[in-house]
Amino acid sequence: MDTSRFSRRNFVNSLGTLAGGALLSQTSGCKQTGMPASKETAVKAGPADYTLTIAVKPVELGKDRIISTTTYNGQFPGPLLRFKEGQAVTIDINNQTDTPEQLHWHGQFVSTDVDGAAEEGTPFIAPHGSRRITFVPKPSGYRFYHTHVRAKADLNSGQYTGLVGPVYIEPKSNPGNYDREIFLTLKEFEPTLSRGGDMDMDFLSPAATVKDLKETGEGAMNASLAKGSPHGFEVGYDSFTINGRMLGGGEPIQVKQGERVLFHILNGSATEIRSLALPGHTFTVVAMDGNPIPKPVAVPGLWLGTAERVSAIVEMNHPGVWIMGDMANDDRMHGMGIVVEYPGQKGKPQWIAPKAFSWNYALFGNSGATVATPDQVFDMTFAKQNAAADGFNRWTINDTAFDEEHMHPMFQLKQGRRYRLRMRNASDDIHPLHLHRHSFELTRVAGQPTSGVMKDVVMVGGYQEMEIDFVADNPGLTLFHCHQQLHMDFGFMALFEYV
Ligand SMILES: [Cu+2]
Repeated sequence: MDTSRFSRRNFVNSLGTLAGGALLSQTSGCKQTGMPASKETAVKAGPADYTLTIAVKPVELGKDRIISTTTYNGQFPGPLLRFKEGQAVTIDINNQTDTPEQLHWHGQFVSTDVDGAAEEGTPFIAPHGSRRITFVPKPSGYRFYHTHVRAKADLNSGQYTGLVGPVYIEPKSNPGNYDREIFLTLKEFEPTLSRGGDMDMDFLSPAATVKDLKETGEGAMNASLAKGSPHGFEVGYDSFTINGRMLGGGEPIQVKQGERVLFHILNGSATEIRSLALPGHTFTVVAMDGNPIPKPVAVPGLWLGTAERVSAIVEMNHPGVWIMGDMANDDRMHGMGIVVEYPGQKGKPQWIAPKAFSWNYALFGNSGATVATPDQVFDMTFAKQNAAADGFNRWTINDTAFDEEHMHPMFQLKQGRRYRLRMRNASDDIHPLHLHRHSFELTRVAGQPTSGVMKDVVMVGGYQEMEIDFVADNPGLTLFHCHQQLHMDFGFMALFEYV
C-alpha cells in the first residue's frame, strides 16, 4: 500500500472537515487524475451535491444470506439519484478499493471526460483515490449509473459486483398520471463460471432468422466443436434479487386497490436477460430506457436485456398476495421476485404464469410510419469465435475483436448527420447493444419497420437483424458495445469518432 498517499489523504480529509471542504475539493478534484475540469461545466468548489463511495461491503440478500461485494455507499442498489434536467450537479466519487474504477452515466448525453468509459478517454478513479465531476444531467427520464471496467475472468469485478444504481432525471414538466413511483433493480449475485450451453430464449418477435447469418454462425460453431473444443464459458448465479433482496427476504410492496403504481424497472444484470410478470395484472408501458414511447401499450409481462429499463404503470385491481417475479421458474425460486400485497389479504404469496406472449419492440412504436432517410448506413456483423480466448468466447464486429491493441475507431461521424446502424447477428445469442452518450431510434426490428421508440440499449436476436438510427449530436469518442459483460470484455466493442 502507498502509505504516503494514505497519510496525505487523511490529512486532507481532516483539513476538509475543518475548513468546510473547500480545500478537499481542490485537492481531490484535480490533483489525482491530473485532468483539468470538465469541459462542459466548471467544477465547483465546496461540498459536492452527491458523494458516491466505492467500497467492498457486506450486503444482506435475505435471512442468513449475507455476501460481500463492491457497492456504492455500502448499499445495493446504489442510492437513487434524482437530478433535475438541465441543472448542473457536482459529484465526488471515492474509490476505496485496490483497483481503478470507472463510473458510467448510462443513457445521458455527457462529455467523454465524465461519461465513465476509459475507451473514450475518461480518467480512471485511482485505487484509494477520488475524482470530482460536474455535468448537466440530460435527457430527462430513467437512467442509471454503473461500473464500466472490464472484468474478463474476474467475477469479483465489473458489473458482477453490486456497482449499479438508479438515476431519475426530473423533466421540466411532468404530466404523469399515476399515484406513486417504485424503482426496482433486478440483479443476480454469487456468479460462477460454467461450460453450459446457452439458455434457449425465443421470446423475441418477429422470430424470423436470416439464412446467411445462421449458416455462418452454425458453420463456425460446428467447425470449432469438430476440432474438439468445448463450448466457451458462460456465467451462472446462485442468488437472484430485486432491489438486493431475494424473494421473501425483503419487505413486500404494499398496494391499495385502485392505485396506479408507476414501476421503473432496471435490468442491472451483468449478463442475463430478465423477465417480469405480476399475476392478474397488466403492465402499461409508458417509457423505454427512460424515453416516453409514442403511446402507452398494455402487455402481460416485460422482457429486459442487460441495462434496459422499462417504466410501466400497473393498476392495482386484483386483490391478493402475489409474487411479482421472473417468468423463469428456476430464477424466481432462487430469488428473482418480490411480494405485492393488498390490505387485509393473507396467505402464501401466489405465482401464476401469464399466458405465453412474445416481445416485439415494434409493438411500442408507430407502425407504417416512415423515418428520415439517413445520411449514411453502417453495416455491422457480429460473430462469435467459440472458446477462442482462453476458453472464453471471443466476439467480433466486422471481424475485429476490440482489445488494447485494437482500440482504433472503426466508424467516422460528422456532427449533425443522421446515421443508420444495420446490425446483423451471426451468432445464436441475443445481444443487448448499447451506444454511449447518444440515444437511437428503432427503425427496423427483424425486418419489421417501426419508428418513434428512442432507446440506448436494444436486444438483437440470434441470427437476426436490427436497424437503428441516431443523430451525431454529441462530439467526442463514442463507445458502442454489447452490454453483456462477457461479450464486451472479450471483444464486442467499437468506437465512433467525430471527424
Ligand atoms: Cu452480446
